[in-house]
Amino acid sequence: MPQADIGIIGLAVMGENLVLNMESRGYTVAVYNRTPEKVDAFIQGRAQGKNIVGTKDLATLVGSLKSPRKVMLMVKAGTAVDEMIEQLTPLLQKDDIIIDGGNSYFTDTMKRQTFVESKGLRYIGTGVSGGEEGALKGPSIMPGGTPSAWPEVKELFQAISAKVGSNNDIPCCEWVGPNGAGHYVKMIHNAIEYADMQLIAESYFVMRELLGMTPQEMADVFAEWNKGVLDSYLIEITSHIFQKTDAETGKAMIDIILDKAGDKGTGKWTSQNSLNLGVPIPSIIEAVQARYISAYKSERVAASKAITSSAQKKSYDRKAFLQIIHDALYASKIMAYCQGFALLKVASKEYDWNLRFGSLALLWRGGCIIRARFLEEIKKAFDEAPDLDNLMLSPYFKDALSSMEANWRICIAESVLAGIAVPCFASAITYFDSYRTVDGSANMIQAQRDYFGAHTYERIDKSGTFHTEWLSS
Ligand code: 2AM
Repeated sequence: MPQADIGIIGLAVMGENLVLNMESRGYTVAVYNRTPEKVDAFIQGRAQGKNIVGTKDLATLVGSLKSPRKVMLMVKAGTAVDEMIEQLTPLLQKDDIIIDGGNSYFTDTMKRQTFVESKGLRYIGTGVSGGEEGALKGPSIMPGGTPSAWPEVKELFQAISAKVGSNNDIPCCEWVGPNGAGHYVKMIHNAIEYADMQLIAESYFVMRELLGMTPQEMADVFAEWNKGVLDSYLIEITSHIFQKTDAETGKAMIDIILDKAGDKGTGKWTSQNSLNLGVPIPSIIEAVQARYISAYKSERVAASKAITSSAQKKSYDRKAFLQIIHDALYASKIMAYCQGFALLKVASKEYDWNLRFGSLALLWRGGCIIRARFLEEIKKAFDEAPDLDNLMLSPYFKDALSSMEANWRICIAESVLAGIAVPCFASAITYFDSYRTVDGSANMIQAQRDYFGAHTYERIDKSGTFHTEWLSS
């Protein structure tokens, strides 16, 4: 049996595609799957004639690997990962490496690393983004874990990752940090993706409802937008989506799909974590909430009949209003990144990860779902000011926001007046306005808290904590 460079466990689509990607770069890969028929199907199918070794039990898998052994799990997130780790650890030897390439929650990765290291082994929890196609052709890879494990996998991981740059030679894969850092950064990637998707959905919604545009007209707008500052994978696929016709009905596919969104939890995890850390990420949370309210389809239908709204649609100059939507989308998208990076900053400190924020943005330039032109600007912003509190303070984004601001406000105001729900847009501008407000309204909150609960407050004119007897004259 040939000595394989790495073993992959889990032959669902992501696992299979990653194996084929590795093999195509010259690596020999051993594979295992809980259901052995899938190993046979793979070896006799897509893996035929390739340097891929099928195994039916874990001991054979482990026995086929070069030392230090590298075993990568591409199994369902959750207990499946723990079960595989339990079964693998007795079979592995000192310094061997277990890699979890699934979407695990970062605190699970932290616990697993501690357990695996207690057995004398090494652990990597890595984000792999780019969906099925990315896994096959080159994903964005965000590894974290036992630091000494990185040099052992660096060459392979960088070889299979997406590449960017003018010579197409900069890998979208770098070491992120210790323990759960890789999976955390992948979680933030997904959270930004939630906001990015919701903002695009809201842009489409405004075009449809306020401007009465057809799918083909919107396809053209998104194709045009993809040539400018909004250039990104999600804008590109949105343009493609509008062009697709349903074979059965001949209607535009987008008009056939029910407006009920699902989710797999990474947006929720980020929201929960931000609440735990006390970091505001309203647009990301709003993007998650928008999916939740979308799922209330029957209640929404009933409410639309029960509630009469006074909101009225006006008529707009289409060309001018499209620019207004464009600017609102761009400015709001910047807010999603501001929030994602503000959370990364606090998490880095809280979990002692020493994250390099600019480099993280570069990992997302290729392969992954949020890949976009403007990520370079995030890198530059952190290069210029590594301790930047918020991206909106960097010169590039400050200028961008100031040139978009007027249209941003008009888009949201007109949508609200017309009764078009734009939760992510609205939360983005509210974040912008809240963040730049000197004298806010929280003095009232403090007064109320002190009134009913003697929670005390601070004063603007002297230091210390104070309490007022509110009912005494
Ligand atoms: P299966 O083909 O035997 O179901 C995605 O679901 C992948 O995770 C599949 O390869 C699946 O294997 C694997 N998987 C799911 N639960 C598992 C478990 N408890 N142990 C091992 N592999 C599991």
